[in-house]
Amino acid sequence: MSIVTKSIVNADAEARYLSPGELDRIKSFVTTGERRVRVAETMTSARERIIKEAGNQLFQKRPDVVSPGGNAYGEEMTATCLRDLDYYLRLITYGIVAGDVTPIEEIGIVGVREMYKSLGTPIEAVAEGIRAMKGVATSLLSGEDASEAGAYFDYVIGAMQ
Ligand SMILES: CCC1=C(C)/C(=C/C2=NC(=C\c3[nH]c(/C=C4\NC(=O)[C@H](C)[C@H]4CC)c(C)c3CCC(=O)O)/C(CCC(=O)O)=C2C)NC1=O
Repeated sequence: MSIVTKSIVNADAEARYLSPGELDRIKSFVTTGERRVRVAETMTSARERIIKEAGNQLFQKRPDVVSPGGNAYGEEMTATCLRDLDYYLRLITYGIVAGDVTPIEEIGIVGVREMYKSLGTPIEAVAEGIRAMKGVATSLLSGEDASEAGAYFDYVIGAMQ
């Protein structure tokens, strides 16, 4: 749900007008809208490059995950690992467009520790992959756009600590 929909649902539940605080948050959502959409467009069109370069960086830093016995060892498992990076990049673009981490949290963070634990996937290596994607993605963006995007990557990295 966007901040607009969420505020309306909350206000209407109490049959009241939007509060000054809600209107302030909506104002900031609207005024940053163009930038957020631009960032999501750049990341969407560069997604293949971001995932490929970040994957290479991750496997260089953590060769154990793609070595025999590693969780991403073998062509199929490596592809699944890159697919997970793709999932998180996609969720991050949702968050950027929504101006809110809730979609990322609901789809990709709730239960993530338990999930990777049961898969035998080292979650700190997934976080390393997200950090690498942040580096590649922000290098394609300038100034404020880069810091806007960076915050959503940081949210995912933080949630995996
Ligand atoms: C959109 C929300 C969403 C997420 C996040 C998601 C993740 C996810 N990753 C999985 C597997 C996996 N995930 C990885 C990922 C990795 N292994 C490593 O060592 C690396 C550090 C890392 C890549 C960065 C691997 C290798 C598997 C396969 C594990 C296996 O089958 O044994 C699985 C198990 C089922 C499957 O193989 O598809 C799920 C559900 N699925 C979803 O629907």
